[in-house]
Amino acid sequence: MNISSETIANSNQTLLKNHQQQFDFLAEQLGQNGVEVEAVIERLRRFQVTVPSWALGTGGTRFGRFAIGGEPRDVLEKIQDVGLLHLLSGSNGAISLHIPWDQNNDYIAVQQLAQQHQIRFDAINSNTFQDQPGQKHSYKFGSLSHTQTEVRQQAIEHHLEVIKTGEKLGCKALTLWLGDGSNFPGQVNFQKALERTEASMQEIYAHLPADWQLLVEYKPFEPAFYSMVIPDWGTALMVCQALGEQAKVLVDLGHHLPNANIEQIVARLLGVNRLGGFHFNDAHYADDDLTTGAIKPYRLFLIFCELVNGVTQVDNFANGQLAWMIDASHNTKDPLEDLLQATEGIMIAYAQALLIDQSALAAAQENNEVVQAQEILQAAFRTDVRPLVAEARYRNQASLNPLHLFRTLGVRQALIKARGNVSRATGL
Ligand SMILES: [Mn+2]
Repeated sequence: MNISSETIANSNQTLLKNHQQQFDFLAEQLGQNGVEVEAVIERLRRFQVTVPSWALGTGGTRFGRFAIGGEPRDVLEKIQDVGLLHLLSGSNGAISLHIPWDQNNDYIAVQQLAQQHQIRFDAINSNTFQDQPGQKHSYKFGSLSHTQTEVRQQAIEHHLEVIKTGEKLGCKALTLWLGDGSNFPGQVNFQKALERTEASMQEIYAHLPADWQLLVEYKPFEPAFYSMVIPDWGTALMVCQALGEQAKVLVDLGHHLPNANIEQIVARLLGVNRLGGFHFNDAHYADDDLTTGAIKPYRLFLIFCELVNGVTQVDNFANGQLAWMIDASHNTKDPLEDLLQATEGIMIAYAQALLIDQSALAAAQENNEVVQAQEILQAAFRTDVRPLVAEARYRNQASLNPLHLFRTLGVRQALIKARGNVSRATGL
């Protein structure tokens, strides 16, 4: 489905008066408090959140899946859907592909379509957590950590293929999430499993192009329920340090045990220049993959506080040097609507963090003014910044209200008409 920029402009026209009133009121208030509103909006305009190819279809649980219809059937349709999101939000100018799910025999056509939609290719993802049809060796007992050389070699070669595919598309990073682990005490030798993994990753790292990053993602449990080879940020950091400077840690918000202080992890990794990027989602229990900002918006805000405070090169994440991606899977929402909600949730948290009076906060911290420090954070968090986010979208020629326009135009119905009720390409 194509939406013209004229359609967006016309829709904005009907919303503009109301928006302008809200924005002017907020901008004046913030200006009086010393916030440089124009600078905040410019940062919001530049911030881009990547959409993973697997989030465009309906997610499922191990109990079932309820397809919504009109889901993309191949990588080309996935790019079209991200193009649509980007047109509406102005903040989704990148897609993250997954190999082999997004394999295609004409990457020139894939790249051309992406260019047409002004979409770039963010980190490319490998897959050794499931067996593919015709695969020689099984990953049932691990891949890069497997006890047998030939299985590890097959997994290494897969990663080299993924890098080659990424090079064809202009990717600059490989994300490696390893499902390897064990389900029962005694099943694996912890030390040997990590040693074998590091040795396998050294071989992959040796083939990494000079301007690429290897993003190492950790997860405490699932699919393995007793031990994971890379369960936490400490192990991921150890692995990265063993590999070299192009290896960085990737933080997936759902990949922590309950109540972990993720914002402190972010600060730690920033402190040693090993933060490679983020997978945004939200969780109530564990890796729930719920919509970002739906459960714990304050935590999301606190994470952005560390990013804004800790990254002197803060604009680097707008320029794609850090990988910012939504990683969610949803069983009950329209996946495209969910991605619009997630993008809005991320932009809101970022905007709130940009409102913080950093010098006042630093002074409160230095003087042990505990009450004042909390006041400063919460004053920013409790500001309704939605008019700022909408203004950034408006100036990016995107929609003042993406979700409203998505529904008004009947996008889902049009997609079902074009692709049918039974369509899927997630690979899971
Ligand atoms: Mn992830």
